[in-house]
Amino acid sequence: MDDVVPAFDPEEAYRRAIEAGLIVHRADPLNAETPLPALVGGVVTPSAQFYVRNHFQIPMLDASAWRLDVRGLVERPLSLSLHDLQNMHSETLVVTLECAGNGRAGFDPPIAGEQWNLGAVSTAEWTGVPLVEVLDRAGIGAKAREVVFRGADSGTVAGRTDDVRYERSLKLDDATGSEALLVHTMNGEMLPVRHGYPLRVVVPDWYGMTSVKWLTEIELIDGEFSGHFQADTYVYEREQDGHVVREPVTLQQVRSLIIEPKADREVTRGELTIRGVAWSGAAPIARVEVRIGDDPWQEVQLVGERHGHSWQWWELITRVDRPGPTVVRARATDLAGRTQLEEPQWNRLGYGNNTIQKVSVYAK
Ligand SMILES: Nc1nc2c(c(=O)[nH]1)N[C@H]1C(S)=C(S)[C@@H](COP(=O)(O)O)O[C@H]1N2
Ligand SMILES: [Mo]
Repeated sequence: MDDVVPAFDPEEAYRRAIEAGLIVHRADPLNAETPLPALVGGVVTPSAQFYVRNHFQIPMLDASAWRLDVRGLVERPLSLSLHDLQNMHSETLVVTLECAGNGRAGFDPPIAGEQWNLGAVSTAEWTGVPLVEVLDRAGIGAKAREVVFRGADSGTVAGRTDDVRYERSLKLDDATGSEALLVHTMNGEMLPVRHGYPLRVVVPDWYGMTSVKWLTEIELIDGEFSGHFQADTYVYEREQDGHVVREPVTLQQVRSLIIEPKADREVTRGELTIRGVAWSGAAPIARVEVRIGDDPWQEVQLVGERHGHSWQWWELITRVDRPGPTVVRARATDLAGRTQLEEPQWNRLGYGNNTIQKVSVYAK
């Protein structure tokens, strides 16, 4: 796959994002977040409003020539067509994808990189072939330790001289223990080009960088993968006792978002309904609490069943009686006992900011 892949017209991609009401942070390569009000109404985000995170130009792959190669430390290398994959057993999962940089704009001191507010997160119904079934078909070699996923997109990055592909790995146990899917269908329709057509990985519970789009190759290796997006980025880097501590970014941290009322709006005094979503990669949501101004935290009602890999709606009907400005906060806790803090945990590259969201409203 060393041929040059044609790119999707960046102006067209930008125009469509604007038309769909996305908040565009960068036009080329396209990086755009979901406007939070677009989430109202269902668990699943319509594909047109699903956030988009691209490191390079969007490759336009010709599905009839496209192949997924499975190679490296396998017993039987495979070269699968889209047709082959569509004829394999498929599963459907509702999964929330969140960019590890979601909330980066909230760090102080500020951090370079896409200035995501809170909308670099969306949920879709993904259909595809379980990764384990493709690995089984290829036969995992005895020496295999990691599974590398390679996208068709590439470009130049700071600190490396060669052209770099978008590629990420999972430890073999994480790959086989996850419910990862090789996805060809999003929300019941063909995977859109900007979300990885014709095939992408979706790894439930992990931050989005693991869900490689425009997948062309799966390679099993015996060592530790050291590609740019594995070793240079997607690492929590902090100073501790005078030295630098580095820890890979993995599961989504617990978080809740307030969807209604919208920020900086007037609300009528009296009864007020507060609604939002909450999720965590480590475990299902145990509870969400809301605080109005300095009042005590109140536990909200979780709506519907606990979801395995997607966010969950919550709702609180409460009262706001004092006139004037007030701050609404929401805090989620998962069944693993993880919760959200008031202050961001600053790290050099600005990942995993899951601080308690504050929404200002004005009661009149
Ligand atoms: N090939 C490829 N896959 C990729 C990326 C990319 O730039 N190229 N970005 C990753 C990141 S950082 C995120 S958050 C998700 C975003 O998926 P989406 O654009 O479908 O929302 O895709 C991941 N997969
Ligand atoms: Mo991301």
